[in-house]
Amino acid sequence: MGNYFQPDIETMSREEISELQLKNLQWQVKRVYENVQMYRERMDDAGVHPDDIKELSDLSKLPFTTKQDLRDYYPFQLLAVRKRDIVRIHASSGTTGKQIVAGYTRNDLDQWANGVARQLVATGASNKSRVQVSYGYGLFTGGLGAHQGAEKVGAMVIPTSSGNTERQIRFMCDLGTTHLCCTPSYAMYLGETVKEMGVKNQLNLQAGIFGAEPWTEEMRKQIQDALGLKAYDIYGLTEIMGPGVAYECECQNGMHICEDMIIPEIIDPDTEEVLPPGSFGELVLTTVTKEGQPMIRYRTRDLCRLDYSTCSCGRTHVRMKKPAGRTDDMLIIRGVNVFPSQIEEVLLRNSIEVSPNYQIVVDRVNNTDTFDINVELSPRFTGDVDAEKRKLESQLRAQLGIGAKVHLLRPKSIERSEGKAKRVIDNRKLTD
Ligand code: DLL
Repeated sequence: MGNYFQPDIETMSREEISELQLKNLQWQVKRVYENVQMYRERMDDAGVHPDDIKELSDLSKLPFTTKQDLRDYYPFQLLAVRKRDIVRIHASSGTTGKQIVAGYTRNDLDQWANGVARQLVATGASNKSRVQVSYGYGLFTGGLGAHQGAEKVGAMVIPTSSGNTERQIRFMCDLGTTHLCCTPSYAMYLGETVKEMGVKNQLNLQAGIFGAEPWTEEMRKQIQDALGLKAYDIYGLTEIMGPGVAYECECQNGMHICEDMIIPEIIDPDTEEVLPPGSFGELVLTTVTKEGQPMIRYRTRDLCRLDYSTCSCGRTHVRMKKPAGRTDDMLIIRGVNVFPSQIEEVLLRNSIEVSPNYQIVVDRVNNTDTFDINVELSPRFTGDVDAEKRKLESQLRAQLGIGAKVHLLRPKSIERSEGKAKRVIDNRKLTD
């Protein structure tokens, strides 16, 4: 049994969770029907009325919401409250560059902080901790989201935001930071810089709270090693809340979704059918307590599976497995489906020879897709570059089912990321 921030909520029985979710869902559906034109029209079209929500499974009668809806009804048309009740706006640009915004009421901010605080306490944080927030502050939800959660726990918050890497590390040493919040790619960069500065023995880090982008178990090991901490995964998205939608406990066997606030479903992304518990598919989330901009059956595009088995930490909220990619970050190269995470897996398997800093470049020449992977050699590499390149190309072909050209670059030649790493450059989009 670990530490809980809200034990009465985090350890509720499944019956209690379902009862609470149904009550909140009925409340939410009624208010979006009354206050948001889009939901009312969609529900009318689908022939479903708030009174039809009699049990939890009735959720599947409701229409889905997508990112496109947030663009179409930008900026305020999906609010279920008056604009004057909104006290904060966050935004995300997504891959296509078009803005979407999320409005929060005071209560929404408080609940969001609870979600992040649950995560922090699950990693051992308390009012004695020193939490350095190196997620970017601003419209991105990472910085302020982690900040509020850490304040809720009563920790000493160090709001460095991202960037200015050497200064970050000096603060970490001088102030005795115990908990570090940032993206996993920035954590890798910080680890590299700590090594260059030769200050690993001055760090006092216990735990890292890393999320906002996909990362692998191999990356977890490398970060833990470089920074001397235990690395935890945290999942979230602007549309739903920000960080703290789901979080790892000490068992690190999936991320507990805050089920008192959010109802998850897994659907087949093609047929849109709800899949039975344990199936792999697209995660769909409904916010049942959020006041400002509620999301009903929001299609996250993230692919994962839900685990309803008991977790030995004592928390009862369902766990989502690490997202294995997004339906929209899947590349189709010469007709074959390729996820960047598959490439990363191969590179990390060879972490003695190459570093996990890579970039995928896809283009189209004479109507044929070209597929190149730029990857940095590890500073320790002393072998034969050509042989290494051939080995990686053959492992990638076995993993992906198609060939890619590998280019081995000198250490430090790929730009480091202070936020979310940009791994894919798809030049085909420019000409399509
Ligand atoms: O990334 C919120 C966040 C901030 C989460 C800080 C965790 C920590 P967006 O910028 O809207 O929000 O991006 C959301 O990022 O749909 C996933 O595809 C991806 N993502 C977020 N967390 C994880 C994770 C924030 N732990 C999108 N693993 C989501 C894999 C993640 N992907």
